[in-house]
Amino acid sequence: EDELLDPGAVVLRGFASAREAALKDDVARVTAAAPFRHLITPGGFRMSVAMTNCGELGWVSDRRGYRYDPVDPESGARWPALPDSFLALARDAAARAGYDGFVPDACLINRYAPGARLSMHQDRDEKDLRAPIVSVSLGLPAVFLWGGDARADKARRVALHHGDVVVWGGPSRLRFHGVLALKDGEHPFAGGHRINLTFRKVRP
Ligand code: MD3
Ligand code: FE
Repeated sequence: EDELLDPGAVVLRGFASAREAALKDDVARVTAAAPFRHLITPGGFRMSVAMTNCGELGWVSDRRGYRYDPVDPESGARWPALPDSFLALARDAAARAGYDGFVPDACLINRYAPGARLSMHQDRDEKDLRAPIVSVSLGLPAVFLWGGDARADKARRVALHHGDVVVWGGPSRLRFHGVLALKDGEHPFAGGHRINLTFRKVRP
């Protein structure tokens, strides 16, 4: 039932579905305290994906660069704490994929509206590259692009639906990846949006 994408990368289809009620409440609570916003890349472009964070550290981008920051630059306050439902889901999914004892310190919440996309990139702003990344897809489906170790390597397309969880670790941790432009649609979880939770352990 679990799909191996590559050594270290496992798709757990529907793993989050049974927990969607708690996840929906907790996404609403976090985003009331730290609203979604469109970050500016160091090159000066507005990202089409809207983002916010919870946990000890949040991923932010501005003209100065990318970094993890304990403070939300919009409010000057610390990011909201990681809800128990988020922590338990990340821990249980990681364990299922063979990573016992995963305790994330950062959760990036991405919101895709129709047309929003994420171009091919690597996640390399984290200090602890041994820890896996756990990603949870909610709401509208998307096509995920799974590339290679170089930007130009041909990418595979993987459809991700509501409730799917992917755990990325080991040799797959620095692969290029992206998300194709979201198609219009309607889903009871998030209306016309896709929400993605990305759990990371940034500090060793
Ligand atoms: C593979 N987000 O926020 S999550 C990101 O669906 C990001 O919102 C996408 O890529 C999204 O950086 C994809 C899946 C993901 C996250 C991190 C990875 C896949 C990864 C790191 C290494 C390899
Ligand atoms: Fe990424």
